[in-house]
Amino acid sequence: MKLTVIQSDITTVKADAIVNAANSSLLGGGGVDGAIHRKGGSAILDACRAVRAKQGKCNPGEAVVTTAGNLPANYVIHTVGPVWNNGGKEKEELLKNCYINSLKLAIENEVKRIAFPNISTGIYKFPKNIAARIAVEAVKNFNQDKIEEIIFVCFDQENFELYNELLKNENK
Ligand code: AR6
Repeated sequence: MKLTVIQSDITTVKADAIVNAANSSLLGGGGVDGAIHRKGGSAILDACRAVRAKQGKCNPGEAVVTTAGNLPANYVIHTVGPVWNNGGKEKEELLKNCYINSLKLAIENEVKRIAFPNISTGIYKFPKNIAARIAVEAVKNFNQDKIEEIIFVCFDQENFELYNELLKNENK
């Protein structure tokens, strides 16, 4: 499994699935969530509403899958990160679960290339260095042979540098 880091807007990434840093309502918001719904079009919100009707809210650490609408991906996997709010082990566990549960859904949907944003590091205020370490550890420890590439899509320079440092010995 290849681990890649790019600095980009995730709505432009061609992958089988892109992950959204959503909130428990699944009905949209700001940050990357806002960008995905804006560019993906109403099909994504319609699908999120259908998920809501079926299962109710999505709790932190959990993930659901929908169409990617007009985006250059097949699916959007919506996961809900924890709000940092002074942190703690429980918050770190929830963030790890976001990555694990997204990867499980990816496998169920035969996804080979999946792109993650830096979940919880924007509006939810997780320290970027802690979040990056958790993200990289979670995907590396996820034992599977179906997914071929995981792309960490960093929006800001600080995250891009953190991920490059953590992954500098990968794929060599
Ligand atoms: N592509 C890739 N990454 C992005 C993009 C983009 N287009 N836009 C922002 N980021 P955030 P959270 C980065 O705030 O912290 C929403 O309102 C951003 O720089 O999007 O998990 C939801 O509805 C940061 O590194 O998500 C929730 O209410 C990362 O994406 C809440 O925000 C995550 O920032 C979730 O907060």
